[in-house]
Amino acid sequence: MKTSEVLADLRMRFPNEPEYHQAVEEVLASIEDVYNEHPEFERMNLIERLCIPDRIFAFRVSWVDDSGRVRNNMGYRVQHNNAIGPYKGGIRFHSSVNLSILKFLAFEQTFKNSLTTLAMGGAKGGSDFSPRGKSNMEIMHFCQAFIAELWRQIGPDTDVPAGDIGVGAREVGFMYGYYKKMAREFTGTFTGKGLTFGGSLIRPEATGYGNCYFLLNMLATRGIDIKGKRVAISGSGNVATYTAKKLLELGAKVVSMSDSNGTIIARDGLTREQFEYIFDLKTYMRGRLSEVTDTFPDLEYHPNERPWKLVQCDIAMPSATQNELDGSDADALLASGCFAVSEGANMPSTPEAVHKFIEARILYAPGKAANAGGVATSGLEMAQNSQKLSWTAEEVDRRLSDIMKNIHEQCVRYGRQDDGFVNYVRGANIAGFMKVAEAMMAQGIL
Ligand code: NDP
Ligand code: 2IT
Repeated sequence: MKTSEVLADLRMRFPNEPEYHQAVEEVLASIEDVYNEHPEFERMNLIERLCIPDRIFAFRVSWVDDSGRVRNNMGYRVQHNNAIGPYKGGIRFHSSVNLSILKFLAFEQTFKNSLTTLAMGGAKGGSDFSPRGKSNMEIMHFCQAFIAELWRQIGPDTDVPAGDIGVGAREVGFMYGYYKKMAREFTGTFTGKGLTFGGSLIRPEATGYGNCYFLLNMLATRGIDIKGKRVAISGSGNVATYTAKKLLELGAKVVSMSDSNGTIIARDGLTREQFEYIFDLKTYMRGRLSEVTDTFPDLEYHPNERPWKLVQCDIAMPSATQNELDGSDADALLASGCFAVSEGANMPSTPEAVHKFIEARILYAPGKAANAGGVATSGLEMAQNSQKLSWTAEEVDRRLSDIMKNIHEQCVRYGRQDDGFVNYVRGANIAGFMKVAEAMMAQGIL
């Protein structure tokens, strides 16, 4: 297998899918050597079967808004690979959603889920529907119309969706409710459910907390204490807010948060009161960060800016969206003394930025390792649903922390170079790949 040849072929067969090509290129570059040590992989053309999704559902979602107007969106589910377990991955509702983005996310999810040590294959779904500014009723009607199309393709042992950008507990509740009505069974077909109907404690917190646990494991390899460290976070949704919450608990300083309109900078670190205000504003009031300085004039708001060039930080935790941190942002971070980047979002750093981080030999954890705590805890939710019981928050948190430690160990095992530097990108990609590849080989050509 030659990365350049596989990639050229995929680019020709699936043009205009830049995010998908970007994700595939990074994984192939990491695994090329290992893959070529196994001629049996090549004989079975494993690489193409691993890069091209098993199947994709695409459908129109028609619904009626509050003013009586008929609206049409596109809905998708990409079932990428189920070699090691049922398809598993979130649903994204955002105006930018297209097949390239969902294919990259489903591809990444396959390796991420493999790293969690749990039995989950990779999938992703979503719609170009934007929940922003919609009423509760509109959200509910949209979710019902979306599931009216998708419900036959999902199930507790087939494909288990969850949240992602624009999909939180409210949307999962509406989708699960309609799934239950259509399928006429109460099963663990979604994760991220409410606690009264099968949800798991700590699932809302899990991606952000898990990223902090992964970061602690990375810092420990260099004997660095998190206390007092300045951390720049992007985003202010599920992942970003629970990252900030755990960081404050750990004694770190959160110097930024952002949304798609701008960035809040806290030069001395957010106080607990400021954090809680932002958490409530974004989580419950569905407000904008531009409102924060009305209440806290000592904070700075920078419209249309991302955090990376605005403030000195020791650690960066991009937690908003793909390609939100580019080469010039990486230069600015490195120049300001940033020594660790741990990704809460999926593929937030551009290839140029990743290259700069690795060249600079800083601690750099790609999303598929660092943000795997979310889907890992989804796996724990599935396990609880199968047993029809619920574990305590302490139990789930302990398991989450153990899983993140294990993922870190896998990255070190496969990513440590002769000079001792750990290339977490290489480590995560090889570790994730090997398990899926072995399972695919054992199951024949499917
Ligand atoms: P949310 O919808 O809760 O929050 C998303 C945040 O990112 C919001 O602050 C949003 O701003 C901002 N954002 C979204 N799109 C853009 C954009 N195009 N440009 C700038 N800012 C943007 O999503 P999550 O917190 O769940 O997801 C964040 C990231 O983490 C995504 O990459 C997701 O794939 C990844 N992830 C999520 C997991 C989960 O369990 N939820 C698990 C693992 C990874 P605004 O409020 O203005 O829309
Ligand atoms: O990107 C991700 O890992 C998620 N959005 C969570 C997926 C899940 O099934 O919990």
